[in-house]
Amino acid sequence: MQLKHLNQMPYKHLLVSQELETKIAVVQLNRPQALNALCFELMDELIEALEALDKNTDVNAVVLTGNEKAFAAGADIKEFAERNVTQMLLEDRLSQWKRIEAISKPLVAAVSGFALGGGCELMLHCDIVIASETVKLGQPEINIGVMPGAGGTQRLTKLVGKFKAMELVLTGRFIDAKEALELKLVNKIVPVADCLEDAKKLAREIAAKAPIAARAAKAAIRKALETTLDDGLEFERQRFYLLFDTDDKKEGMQAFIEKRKPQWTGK
Ligand code: DAK
Repeated sequence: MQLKHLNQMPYKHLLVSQELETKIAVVQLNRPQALNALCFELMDELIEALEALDKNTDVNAVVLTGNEKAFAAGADIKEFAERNVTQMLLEDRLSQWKRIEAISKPLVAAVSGFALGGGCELMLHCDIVIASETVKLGQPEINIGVMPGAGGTQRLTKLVGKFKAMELVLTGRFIDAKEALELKLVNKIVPVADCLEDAKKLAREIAAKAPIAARAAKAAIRKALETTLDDGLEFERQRFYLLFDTDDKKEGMQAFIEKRKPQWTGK
């Protein structure tokens, strides 16, 4: 497989690579000495990398991962310890998370070890989660005198319901792989050695589909979590009709009729 390493952009806390044949990219958080704590510099780099990949027409799906010990242990507490409310408001780091939310291509997370606080919230921003047997998820902000601030109270509640969200956020306890799967917080659990490869395999499968349709479907499913059924159906209807104007729709249907594999152009 031809691998292009995109670290000619000098990222300090990320490793970014791209598989040319399969049209996937892998973004690895790479700050192991701090369990991939999401320091401001790492977050800046992450947004830059994800937005660049979102625009890259040779990439159809992105895998986001950490290392075996940690996906990410949350925001960098040492940086947060220095901040007061005025600085937090002026820096408005929350808008960065909106930019992650706005990434239009499918994001597959490969999560091993700790995904805590902002790390868990980052995982919740992804579209599919492959987790390993070692995963430890949690929103432990209550233990350091704060609360989730990057969407945890909202996204977690929508996914696991009020009572579980309350329990997790108010106790800060970590949950293991079995419980994460039961709560439908992850798609599946695999051995730690297979986690990244499994996520890549899934990303390759998605990347081989019609790319505009995949992005439209992602947007519509996300809409379901934040709107009424009627508005969601309207959103779906509009995206569905728009796809009828794409070359990929013509190619996909023609290929079906001609009993051959479609050749997507992403147009
Ligand atoms: N920040 C900074 N450093 C961290 C860190 C963190 N979150 N987590 C771990 N580290 C560092 C440790 O300080 C240690 O560094 P040295 O002391 O060796 O220099 C190194 O990583 C290894 O950690 P430990 O020695 O503690 O390792 P253990 O295996 O013993 O324990 C642990 C692992 C994950 C249980 C423990 O490190 C831990 O409890 N970490 C903190 C987890 C946590 O509380 N996370 C939530 C942070 S608050 C927002 C954006 C984001 C957020 C909120 C708002 N806006 C834009 C508004 C997010 C907030 C949070 O995530």
